[in-house]
Amino acid sequence: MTTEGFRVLDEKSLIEYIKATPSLASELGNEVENLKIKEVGDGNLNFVYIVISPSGSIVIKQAIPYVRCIGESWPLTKERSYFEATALKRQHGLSPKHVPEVYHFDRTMSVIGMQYIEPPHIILRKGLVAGVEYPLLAEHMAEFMANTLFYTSLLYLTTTQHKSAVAEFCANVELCRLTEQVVFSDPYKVSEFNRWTSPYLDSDAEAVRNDKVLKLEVAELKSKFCEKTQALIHGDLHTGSVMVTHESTQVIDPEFAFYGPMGFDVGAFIGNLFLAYFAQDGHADQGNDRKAYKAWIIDTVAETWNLFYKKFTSLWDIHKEGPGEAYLHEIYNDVELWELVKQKYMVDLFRDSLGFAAAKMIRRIVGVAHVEDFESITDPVKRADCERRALDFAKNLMKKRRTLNTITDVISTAL
Ligand code: ADP
Ligand code: SR1
Ligand code: MG
Ligand code: MG
Repeated sequence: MTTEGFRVLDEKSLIEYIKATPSLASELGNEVENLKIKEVGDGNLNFVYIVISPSGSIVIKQAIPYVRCIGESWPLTKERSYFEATALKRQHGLSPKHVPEVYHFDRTMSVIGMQYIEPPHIILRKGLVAGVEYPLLAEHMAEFMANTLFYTSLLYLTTTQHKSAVAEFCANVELCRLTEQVVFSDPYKVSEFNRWTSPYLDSDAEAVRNDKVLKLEVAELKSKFCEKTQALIHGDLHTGSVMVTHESTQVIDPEFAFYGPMGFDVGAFIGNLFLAYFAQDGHADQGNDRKAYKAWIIDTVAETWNLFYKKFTSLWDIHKEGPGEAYLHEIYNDVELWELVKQKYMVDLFRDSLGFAAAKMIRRIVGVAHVEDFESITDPVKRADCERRALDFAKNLMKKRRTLNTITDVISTAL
């Protein structure tokens, strides 16, 4: 396929591409004759190659002009690559320990060359399916989210800086539209793309489509997603966008990045931890009932929120006399008022996060794109049982989120 200088790479043509691209060749120690190349893309949208030479390694990610997991019948701009590269660079700058470095970006070819996150890193979702504990996960994710969200918000930026960044990312409109469709619309109507564990969940899916209260709530969340330009969000922060070892946490794949509500990222991560939690009974066997692992996931949910709260509000305290124009120091320079301001902001963010967590859970059970947590449960009756419990939890969470004050309140509704 060729359009205006764009061609889809394969393992063979990628070698020529690398040879002709000094910034990539140099990361490979200029040893480009005997490269080991493997396509490892397991996501829904793009092609990803690991490239290894005797003296270096890189990852090449190419966006193609359609949704990979559906095919050419679902076109999608390859310009998403520009937003991914731009967001990766920004997020690496703000959270260098948790985001890979970008070595190269080619807008015409929609190609990003980046740091290879080497084994034993694996995709977090796979670790959660396998029942592996990651003791630093909550700390690292809280740090990534606090840094990337705080420093791109009006709590830190001037309105001039913020508006210009908002304007740049407004152009990622097609990826936002995809989310609007598959997260906030399709699960609540009849859509050719929706699927679920049928026939077991047929009436559950129908109940979602007929639930008026739920539809009112999801409308509010959709409008927040479209209208609230709070910070540069990752936009697809599920457990398949995080690579982990016991010591390291790396966030990849921010192609959906734009200025949106912070709660969409916090909620995506927490909601996907809850999906992993509800899937555990489907992975239990005689050797491991997964009870201890479920408790670890729940602790990780609590720790993620609590540490995020602590880190985010402490950044805010540090920079309270800084350039951020949302809360001018001359107006809020009063101990009591300052605490009230932070408390209100964080309660709103908490409830947004819960709403988005719920929406992200529901779409993974009755929408187009499902998750390995459930898909790897081969017995459909068991899988449907796990999915139904997750769905009921998420529906309740979306409806009751305004009455929940602490993460402990949320967790008690899951147990
Ligand atoms: P998509 O946008 O299609 O979801 P991802 O960016 O999530 O693509 O990448 C797909 C897979 O490629 C990931 O699940 C991971 O296994 C692998 N991958 C992506 N980026 C890297 C990287 N920098 N280092 C190592 N593996 C990576
Ligand atoms: C067709 S929906 C594909 C999904 O995969 C991406 O990773 C996003 O989560 C998107 O919603
Ligand atoms: Mg991905
Ligand atoms: Mg992606």
